[in-house]
This record gives sequence, structure tokens and C-alpha cells, in this order.
Amino acid sequence: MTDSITIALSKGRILKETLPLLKEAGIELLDDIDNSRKLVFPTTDPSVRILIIRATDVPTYVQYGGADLGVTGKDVLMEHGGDGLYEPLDLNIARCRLMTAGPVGKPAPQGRLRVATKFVNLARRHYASQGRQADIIKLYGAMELAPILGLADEIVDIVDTGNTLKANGLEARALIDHISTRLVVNRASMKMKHSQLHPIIEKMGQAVERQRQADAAII
Ligand code: PRT
Ligand code: MG
Repeated sequence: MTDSITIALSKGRILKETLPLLKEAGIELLDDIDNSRKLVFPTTDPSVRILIIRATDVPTYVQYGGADLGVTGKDVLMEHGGDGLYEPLDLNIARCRLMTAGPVGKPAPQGRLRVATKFVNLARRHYASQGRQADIIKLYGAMELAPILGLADEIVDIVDTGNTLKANGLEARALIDHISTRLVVNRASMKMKHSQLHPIIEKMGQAVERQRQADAAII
């Protein structure tokens, strides 16, 4: 008997780069997702269905077994804590950096700092590791506004090109971590559905490796 497999994908910028990797594992969406309001999608493999949800909800769905596999950013996983999850594969997509940033030419004050971020756990840990006292202010988006409006001295956010910081009069300061997209697996599913999950993980891993070699050949 084949168990059904549920894969939780992050909507947004990760999705487009994830689909070709799944295709290499023989899993393709049947619907045109851009023109659908569905949240659960059938695939070319009758035993596999795909959920398309917010990146920040992916670890939670996989942790509680609502999905067997998930794809989301390392930033999201670190902030979540990763309980109940295996992380067998770095998909090497949506690469970026988690950084602190502040207003150009206005160094952080000595002593207590105010920091705006959606990564409250990561921010708390970072400033503690530096021996800095920080009051963390939780925001859900547009962190770049906070220093401009005097809400915070620094932000903790994702940086890719640095253009967003620059456009808002901010500069990157400390690198907290390099980030990329990861495949995560529910711990119980890894045992109970191993014969079905193993080939998917294996084929996605091979696809990542082929892409890595193709990228290296271009450089
Ligand atoms: O948007 P929503 O609140 O629904 O969720 P989300 O922001 O978590 O999702 P999404 O799709 O925006 O990002 C999903 C994942 O992509 C993140 O968790 C990261 O792992 C990864 N990623 C890679 C990025 C970026 N690059 C990125 N550049 N996530 C966000 N950004 C944003 C950043 O927050 C900042 O506003 O882009 C801006 C910085 O980009 P540059 O190029 O101007 O530096
Ligand atoms: Mg976003």
C-alpha cells in the first residue's frame, strides 16, 4: 500500500525556484496555481499532494504532521526553532543574508538598543551573543521604516542586493547568518513513510547537485 504524501511549499519568492526541483523528483502540479484559489493541489503523482502556504507556517505544518515534507527558508526555520523536523537538504535557492542594519552615518547608541524585526528570537539571541542589551519590537513587514520613524535604532532583516536598505537610508552592519532554502521532513514520517520519502529526497538532492555544477561551469 502506498501512503499519501503531503508537501508544504512556501508561497512567494521561493515557490518558482522550488517547482523545477520537485519536477526532477517526478512531482508536478496539475493546476495553474496563478489562477487558482485552492490551497491543496493534486500532482502528477497520485499519492502526492501539495499545500501552498505562508513560509512562516511551513515548519509548523511539518512539525505537527499536517505535511510530511516542507520547503522554507533557513531564516524561518531558525526563528521557529526546528522542533520535530529533520533538515536533510539545502536546496541552495533564494540565497540571502540575515543582517543587522541601521541609518547611514548614525551608529548604534552605546547601552540599550531598540531593534525592530520579525525575527524576534534570532534578534534576541544575536544581541545577547554580543553582550548587548536590546529591546526587541516585533513587526510583520516593512522593517526598514522603523529606524526612519524613530521606532528603532537597528533592524534585523534579510538582505540580498542591499538595494532596499540603500533606498531607505540604511546600511548593513553585522552578518548574523547566511540563508538559503531548506527541505524539512516530519520526524515520524521519516520513519513511517521512509520508502516513499527517501526517493523524493534523493532525486531532489541530485537536482540540486546538477544545478550547483551548472552554476560552477558558468562562473
Ligand atoms: O511576504 P510574506 O510576509 O508573506 O512572507 P516572507 O517575506 O517570509 O516570504 P517571501 O516570499 O518574501 O520570502 C521567503 C523567503 O525568501 C525568506 O524567508 C528568505 O529565506 C528568502 N529570501 C531570499 C528573501 C529575500 N531573498 C529577500 N530579498 N526574503 C525576503 N527578502 C526581502 C527582505 O525582507 C527585504 O525587504 O527583500 C528585501 C531585501 O532585498 P534586497 O535585494 O533589496 O537586499
Ligand atoms: Mg515578503
